[in-house]
Parts: sequence; structure tokens; C-alpha cells
Amino acid sequence: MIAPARIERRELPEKGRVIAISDVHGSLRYLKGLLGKLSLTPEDTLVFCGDMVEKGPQSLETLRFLMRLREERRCLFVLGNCDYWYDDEFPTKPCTGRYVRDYLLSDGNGLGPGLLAQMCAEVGFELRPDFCMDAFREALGAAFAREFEFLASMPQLIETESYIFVHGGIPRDAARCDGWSFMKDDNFMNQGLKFGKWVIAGHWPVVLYRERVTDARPVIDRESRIVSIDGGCVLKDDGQLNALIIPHNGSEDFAYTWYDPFPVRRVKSAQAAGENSAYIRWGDNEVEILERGEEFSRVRHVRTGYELDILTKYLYGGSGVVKCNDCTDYVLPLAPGDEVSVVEATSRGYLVKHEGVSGWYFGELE
Ligand SMILES: [Mn+2]
Repeated sequence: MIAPARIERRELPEKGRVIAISDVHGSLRYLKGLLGKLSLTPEDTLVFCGDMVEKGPQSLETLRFLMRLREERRCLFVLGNCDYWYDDEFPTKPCTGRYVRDYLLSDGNGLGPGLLAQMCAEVGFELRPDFCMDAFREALGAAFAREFEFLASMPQLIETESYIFVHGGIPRDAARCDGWSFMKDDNFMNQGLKFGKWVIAGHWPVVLYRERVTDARPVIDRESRIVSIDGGCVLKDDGQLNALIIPHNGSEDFAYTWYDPFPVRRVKSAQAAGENSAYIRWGDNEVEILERGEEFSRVRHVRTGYELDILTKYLYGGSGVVKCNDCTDYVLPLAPGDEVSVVEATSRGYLVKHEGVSGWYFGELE
């Protein structure tokens, strides 16, 4: 059991929008792109629902960008499981559990250097296999006290009059749960919970809540009063960074926008929706290769037996078990003039996104 959950009660101003963003994951490009689309005014409140860092390329720069942003704009932050790098006892220093050492030496589990490794690089602390944890702690504590303090200032949950902001979710037996359980509350929307106030959460990429198509827009469930907003930026090849826009405090009239970096083009010819489709997703992505090609491979999804062609570069693994990046064979319904963003241009057609939904388009683009 780690530290108990830190819960903060806050008042939101009457005027201005409340804009929730989660799971930036060190992707400053997406964050800047999204903020650029929001036309922020001084009356708006930004709420960052955790996982500001890790997995993406610029954890340290993203953290510093947010530290500056909070001086210019009204910002609230809740801590995510990927942001929990400070020492509970000495919040201006990095945590130093055994897993930290393994994590640093593993180069961020294959995703590239995370926050602590980027800090080490900046101060020239070499991560040799025999590096000294005490020296690590002192070096980073001295150079990044402000950054650790910023992370340590974040509660795991912010409750306002009408909304609750949290990274993972509110666990069923919340009163007996530690802080970690609120941050890493996997698959929150599928736990059958209902709330009186709106709970706005990140952590679980929303595409995972959908079955047949890959839809990265926020999921708004009026029955349970949960809004899930993680668009899977960085983690998914076709992911996006969502912003949930509450027009004013107390409103349930949710809107949203998002940013992704893909070039926007216009569709020339109409295309009808495909009849069958699958969305092969992380956690359920074991495939059997039927025919390996250079660009596309024919595979069978092991659990369902569904067969589809996927981009060969999306395959990974080996030694018996082959998996693939999230992918779909969904054929999007499109009309001439529709705007799409192009994720992949292939010899067969385009993998595009239309209004947050990913799929294939086999016609020409303007
Ligand atoms: Mn998370």
C-alpha cells in the first residue's frame, strides 16, 4: 500500500470554459497543436488529467512547458501513474525504488528515455549498469527540485461542485484505496459504476472501449456520468490528443476537439461503409501470419479467427508469438469533399481518419 489518495476540493470560476486534457505523454507537439486550436481566453480553465510525461519523446520539455503554462493561465493538474516520479518522503527528489533502477537501465521499456532518463542526460549523469542510486538521487534532486515539487503538488483527484477530475478512475471501494488505485484504474468505464457528479478520466485509450471501429473521440456516457478522454496520442499510430470542452461551469453540454499531426486532404469520390470490419487492439493483438508480404501481410486474429490484411510494418514480436500494432480493415463511409487526415498512404489506398474514426479510403484525394 502506497500513500493514500490525495483529494482536493476546488471551486471553478463561473465564467469561462473548463477544458480537460489528459495523457499528453511527453508529446509537446500534440499539446502545442491542441492548445493552438482552442483559442484560449483568460477566463478558461485548463484541467490536465494526468500522464503528462513518459512514452512520448519530450517528457522533460513537456513538464517545463506546463510549469510555464500554469503561470500564464488558470491550470489544474491531477497526477497520473506515469507522472509519479517524486519521493513521497522528500518531494523535491526522485523516487528510487528498485524498479526505478531497472527502468532507467531498460531505456524506458523500449519507448525511449522517460522523464528521469532525460533529466540524467541533461545533467550528464551517466546511467552505467553499476550507477549509484544515492548519487542519482542527489544529482537529480539538486538540479530538478522545482520539477519534482511541481509533480508532488498534484492531487490524484480534484472534486468540484459538478465534476470530478481523475487520471484512471474512481475505484469501487474508493474509501479503502490508495492513490495508485485512482491513477491506474484500468478499463474504468467497463466496471459498471455510476456517479452523481460527472467523472472525467483519462488513462485508458478510448479506442479500447469500442469494438468494430477505431474511434478516438471522447466517450461521453450519460448513464454512468463518466467521460473518458484519452485519445491515445503517441501510443497509437493514428492516435490524437483530445480536449473535452465544458462551455461553462455546471454545464453538461460537452463538446470536444482534438489535434493530430496528419496532413488534411479532401476526398474526391464517394465510398460506402464496409460491411465487416475488425479493430485489432492492444491486449488482444496476437495474430497468425498467413502470407507475409513486403507492404501488406494477410493475418488471422488468433482469438476470433478473423482474417484481414495489415501493414507488415505493424507486425512485431517473434519467437512463436506475433502481435501487431492497433489496426483496422474498416472501410469508411465518405462523401466527395469530406476532409480526412492521412495516416498512411499505401499502394492500395489510404489509411485515413474522418472525424476521429480511422479506416481505409480507396479512392483519390484532392
Ligand atoms: Mn495512465
